[in-house]
Amino acid sequence: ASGSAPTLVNHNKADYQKVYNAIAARLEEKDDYDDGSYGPVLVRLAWHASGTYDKETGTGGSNGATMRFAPESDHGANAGLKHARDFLEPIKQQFPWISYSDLWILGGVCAIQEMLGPKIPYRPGRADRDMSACTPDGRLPDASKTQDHLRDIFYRMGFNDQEIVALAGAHALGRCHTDRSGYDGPWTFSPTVLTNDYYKLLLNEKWQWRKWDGPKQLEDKTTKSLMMLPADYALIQDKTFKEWVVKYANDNDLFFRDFANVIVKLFELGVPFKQTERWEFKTLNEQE
Ligand code: DDH
Repeated sequence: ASGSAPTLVNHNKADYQKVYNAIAARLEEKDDYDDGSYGPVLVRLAWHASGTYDKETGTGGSNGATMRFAPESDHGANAGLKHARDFLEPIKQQFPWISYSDLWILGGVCAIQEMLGPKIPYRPGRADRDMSACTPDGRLPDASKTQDHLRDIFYRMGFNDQEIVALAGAHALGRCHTDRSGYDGPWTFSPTVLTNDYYKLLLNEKWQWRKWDGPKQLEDKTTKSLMMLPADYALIQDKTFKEWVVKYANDNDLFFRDFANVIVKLFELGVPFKQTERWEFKTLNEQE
């Protein structure tokens, strides 16, 4: 064999659980970021890595981790995701055998589970690609737009209306940053715990346009401390979307089931897996 060929080692579930544990431990350790967790921004990295997929051309998706490179790293939608990539870099150094593409998705899986969300089954098989695989700008949703735009963007990935609404529940997590998207504030009162609160608040609060210098966004009338994007508000303006908002607001178990299914689908878009089996990782709590 030629001397420079890398040694091929098959890594098993236990190896990936070790990577999961290292990410989870780092999430606990680095609790001085934002609302006390890197979890939300890790979820957003996994989503923006995956959400570039185009079913017609088979381009984009989480296979490649092309957001490491300009121009994709500089796309407006990806502002701030460097925090998530940098957070995961020491994990990549500790486990050099995992691809960035598999690591970023495992980061999203770990963050969702550690933030008390449902189990997200996972399988490896993503290979890193170079900058020639970067996707064009404009494939991720524009927060200032509404239902027609949402359907254009998510149908392109292969999702239906129910799945669009289930995915949006991720906005229970995290916040908007004026220095990233220009928008400001969290969607819920517990932005580091995954619940169906996004749907409950969207339905039950009174929302009004915020008077400020920034982009058009809504604030809750009661506390003025929560926000909704025009793209979020569209989910209760559209009759079909709203039916699913009501279902998820009334049933957290249904939300968790549908969210887990649709996130697995999102995270696997465009990946040529060899492995059919998916693994469920234990949370840190479950291993105590
Ligand atoms: Fe989102 N999202 N997202 N989002 N998103 C933002 C933050 C977070 C839209 C716009 C924004 C999904 C769908 C949409 C998360 C997960 C997901 C921000 C603020 C904007 C703007 C960024 C910043 O300033 O830091 C729009 C528009 C859509 C849509 O139209 C559907 C989906 C599908 C997900 C997912 O994960 C499945 C998360 C988590 C955050 C919080 C990030 C953070 O740093 O906190």
